[in-house]
Amino acid sequence: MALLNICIYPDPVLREKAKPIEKVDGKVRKLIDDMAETMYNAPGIGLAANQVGRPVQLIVVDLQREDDPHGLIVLVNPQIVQAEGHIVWEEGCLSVPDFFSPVQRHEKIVVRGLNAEGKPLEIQADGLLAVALQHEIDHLNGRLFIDYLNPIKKDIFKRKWKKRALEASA
Ligand code: K1U
Ligand code: ZN
Repeated sequence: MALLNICIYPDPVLREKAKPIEKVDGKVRKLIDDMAETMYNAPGIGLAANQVGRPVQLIVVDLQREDDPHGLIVLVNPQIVQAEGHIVWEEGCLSVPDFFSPVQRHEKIVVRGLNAEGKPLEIQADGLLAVALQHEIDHLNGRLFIDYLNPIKKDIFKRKWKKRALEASA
């Protein structure tokens, strides 16, 4: 397994629409293993393939909580097929370090896709798992949690990011 480089905003790959995966072969399984290792190392509770520079429809999620029965979830070509209710959660993103903001998402969702063996998988999720899955599926559509910020928060974010860029170039 290998640690992958996590792409940081405003890397254009984060705005790409990920392509569907046609076959879950050895190359895809290697990417799954590397993404899982990268997520645990970060540490994070999810990772989408765009974030490691591969715009293909693959996400990994692991809440790493004792009360979560799922463990590592691998979803190839995930699709939200049902959604209901609303929930607000303070989100972060490994591609937007050191910035957090509340985001409104669906409270309960049903997601369908393929697992690491290429077999159909359906996940019924609520609470943080539903939030994390929506956050990762957004990545596959080139969408980031900062896209949901209100104008005041967006302004705060822009100033913070300008300052960060200036410090990095100094
Ligand atoms: O996609 C990503 O950038 C991963 C992101 C997922 C996420 C976090 C919070 C709400 C929605 C989606 C992260 O994992 S950020 C890091 C984080 O939240 C965390 C890290 C370690 C332990 C617990 C949480
Ligand atoms: Zn993210």
